[in-house]
Amino acid sequence: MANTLGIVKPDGVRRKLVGKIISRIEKADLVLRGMKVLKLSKDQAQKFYSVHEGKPFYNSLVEFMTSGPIVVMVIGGHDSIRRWRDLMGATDPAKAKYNTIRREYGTSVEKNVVHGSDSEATAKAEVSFFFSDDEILPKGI
Ligand code: DAT
Ligand code: MG
Repeated sequence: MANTLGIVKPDGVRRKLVGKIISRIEKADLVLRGMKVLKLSKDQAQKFYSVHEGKPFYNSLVEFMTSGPIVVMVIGGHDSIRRWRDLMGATDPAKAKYNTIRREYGTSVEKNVVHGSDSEATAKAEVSFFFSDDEILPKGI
């Protein structure tokens, strides 16, 4: 029952998709346990995506992720890591299943609207990248 990290990326905020994305989270019975609006610095974006350092898309990804405000969310609820990834859909919107967020709203592999942690270990690290413990609603409230 671990929490996961969700992000509405700059393209999603720019295109006013935040409400629609939160609505999908609520309809799926996932639970918002923390939320912030912020703009990543280059240093933060490089650190957040350090697992992709050296890949051909890395510099462009960092530039994109710093191009405007993002919304970061702590998402909880039953099986939240897997179920948030399922709601998002595959990385490439063109390959994502119908009715997923990326399929509906993504415009390219890079501009795919949302982020979600991919394992318990990354969820833990990514949530604490943005949130201290006292900024996360405990379970059962
Ligand atoms: P995901 O976001 O589905 O976990 P990932 O961790 O493999 O995907 O990559 C992180 C982000 O990097 C992804 O959301 C968009 C970008 N990206 C990945 N592969 C890419 C590619 N081939 N070309 C351009 N951007 C890419
Ligand atoms: Mg990933």
